[in-house]
Amino acid sequence: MMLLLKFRSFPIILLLMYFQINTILAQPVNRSFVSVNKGESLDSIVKKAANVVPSPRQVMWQELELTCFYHFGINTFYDCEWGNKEQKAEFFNPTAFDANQWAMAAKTAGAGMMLCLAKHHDGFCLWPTKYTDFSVKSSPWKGGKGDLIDELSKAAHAQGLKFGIYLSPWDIHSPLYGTDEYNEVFMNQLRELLTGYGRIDEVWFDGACGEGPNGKRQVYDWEGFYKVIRELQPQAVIAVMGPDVRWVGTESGYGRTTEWSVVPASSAVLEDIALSSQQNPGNGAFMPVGNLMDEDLGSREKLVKADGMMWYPSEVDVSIRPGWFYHEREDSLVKSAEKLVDIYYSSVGRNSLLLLNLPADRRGLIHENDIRSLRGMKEILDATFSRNLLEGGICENGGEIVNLLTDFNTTTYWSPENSSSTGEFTINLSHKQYFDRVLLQENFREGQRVEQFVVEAEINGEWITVTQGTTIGYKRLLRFEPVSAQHIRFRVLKSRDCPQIGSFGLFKAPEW
Ligand code: FUL
Repeated sequence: MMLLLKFRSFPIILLLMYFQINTILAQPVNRSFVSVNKGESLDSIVKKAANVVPSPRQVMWQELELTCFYHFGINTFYDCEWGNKEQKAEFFNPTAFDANQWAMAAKTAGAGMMLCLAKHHDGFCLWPTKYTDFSVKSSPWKGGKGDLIDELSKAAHAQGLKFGIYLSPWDIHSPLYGTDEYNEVFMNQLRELLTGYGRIDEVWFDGACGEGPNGKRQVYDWEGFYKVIRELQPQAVIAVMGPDVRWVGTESGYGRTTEWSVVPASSAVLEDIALSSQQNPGNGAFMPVGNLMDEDLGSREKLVKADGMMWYPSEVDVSIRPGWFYHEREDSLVKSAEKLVDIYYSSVGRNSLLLLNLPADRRGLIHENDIRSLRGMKEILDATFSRNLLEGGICENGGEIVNLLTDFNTTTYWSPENSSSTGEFTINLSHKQYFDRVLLQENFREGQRVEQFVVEAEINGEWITVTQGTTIGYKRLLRFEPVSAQHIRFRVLKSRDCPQIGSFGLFKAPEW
């Protein structure tokens, strides 16, 4: 009888196994994080790191390169940076607010997204939320009938720009701050923003956290906040106090020259992410190991001590003026076009996204001086990167390589033969070219790998170093004294796995 039962259940067991295996196979493997085993060799850890990849939402975000950030709110009318609980909604009255002008500023700069404040630490809401009266609806602006987020999201989408929101968890005004009810209100506000304004591509949670009006500090329900976002706008990245995008660690506009998008993560983080496959990060323990302000976050020395690793790319936030909010006294202190270009090279050009803040003034407009600098920056960058001098060259290693490197597609790439972690190619430009900029990109969708590279030019029969560096990642831009040469050599000297070079460019910056 026993035997019969066993034989009878055999096909059922097989069937169950079949379904189980199929279900496992059908589940997409999440390669955005990986754990490190106890006693694992450095070589194996490094290879694992090289194969951690961005999630689709991180790819979308990274390729934007530049996002415009907009600080505007009650502080604009109080001429301050951080508000206080005495502020009154009656003071909020932009006389000429024009969402399209803000969107045009982003277009002028060449940005791909507008990231707008919905609420800063002062608690003043720029949309008519149901959950507090401290908002535009209590202000004289448009007779209390206005909604900045509505106008801004529409203007962004009409211009083909993505739209994101900054919602400060810290709220100086809310009497509920410091209680569980505040978390509920915050989630309800998130729901309003994530359901009422079309597609949202980034939610930015600030790290600043002080006391509320009752002197209490809040224990945030991060898990709840992330769940709401993943459920309502799954394509949106959650930045800074969130699992998708990391704060670079300064507000200067300058990223690290060695910037790894793969950084150590604690086992708590990994468990958290694994449970939820980055769809619903669980308990909020998403922070990578260590101090985000450290000069080194992702070197081999850091990885060898880690429990695991995750794709956590860097965002460089900086304001076009000294302050985040508008102050008339800073009209003469707007960063010049040249300074913005320098920041661009030091952020986008160092494997980061540039989040450039434009504070709107009391009229509700981006000031003329700021627009002038943005236009100047874009003109310089366009003039520099309009023509890749590599085009028309022939790769001496043979074949299609120049096309693969210049087709604006990082997924078509050059790799060394035999899957080696080092290698080189030489390009004959067919005649001498004069250049002072190099652009490099890895096929970052498959991971970040290059640890050391050098670009050389043949001058008077000798190979000389034009420029060199460590990491590449999504993009690396290098500046150097102009060089005139016909033969160029690129060498990867060290890499975590077989490198995949998606773009290579030689450019000449304009001389003005
Ligand atoms: C900081 C805030 O305290 C500043 O006011 C500003 O919003 C900046 C982007 O983040 O943490």
